[in-house]
Amino acid sequence: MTKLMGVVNVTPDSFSDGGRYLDAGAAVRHGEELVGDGAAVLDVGGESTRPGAEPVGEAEELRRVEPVVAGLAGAATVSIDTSKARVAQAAIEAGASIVNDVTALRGDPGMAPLCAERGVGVVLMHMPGNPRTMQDDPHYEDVVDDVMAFLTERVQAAIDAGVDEERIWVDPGIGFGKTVEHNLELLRRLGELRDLGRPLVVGTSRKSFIGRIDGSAVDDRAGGTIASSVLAAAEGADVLRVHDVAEMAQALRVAGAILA
Ligand code: PMM
Repeated sequence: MTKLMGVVNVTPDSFSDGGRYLDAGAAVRHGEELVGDGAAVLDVGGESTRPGAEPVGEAEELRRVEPVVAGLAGAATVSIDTSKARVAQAAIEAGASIVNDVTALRGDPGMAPLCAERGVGVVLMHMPGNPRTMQDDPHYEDVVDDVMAFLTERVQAAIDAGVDEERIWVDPGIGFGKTVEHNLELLRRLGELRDLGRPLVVGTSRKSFIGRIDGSAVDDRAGGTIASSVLAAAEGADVLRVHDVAEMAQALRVAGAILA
């Protein structure tokens, strides 16, 4: 069954819910609501990865996420969306059991050993370069083959560092260093990534490729999120990272009933 990973952004500048959940108590309440709506995992993040975003200092990122992870760890499986080992370590100590690293363990040399030692789950995502530069003229020979080769290499690197293969999830990184056509092709051919043999995470929620298709603003992309996520699930996505968990859960229930 496809699982839902509910997004709990604790950032003032996230492209999708910027500023709304900066207060830790409000973020915890939002996370609890997402669990009630059907989220199996809550993805807590304190640094925006929107294209062109400025990096956040470690102390500030820690200050944002630690109380939220601690407040939610009793209610759900919590993943920490960070590429900094010190932030991941504090989040693990506060109860996170998955590290969601958009740099696929390349951003901080301390990250792979930390994940290996603590025995946590790891999400390895495809992103060329970093969020500041990734949208500068993205180019691929064949986007699916290139993402596949990248993730194959990163899975092996994680295993070599001592991460349990069974705890690795992979993610094509929709919107990270990709044109609209690259995103659409990845979603269309998502099934090919099942050859990696690891659970597939897909995040299309409110992303700009949806707006590029129909001109919708970021707060008005629920329909595009649901369409792309249902098709991703049909192609074999195991985990869908979404903001609107209740609507997504209903869409999956109906799609599942039809396909049963
Ligand atoms: N997208 C964002 C942030 N983190 N992590 C994974 N694994 N996959 C994604 O697609 C992903 C991510 C950006 O979206 P947000 O700013 O709305 O959280």
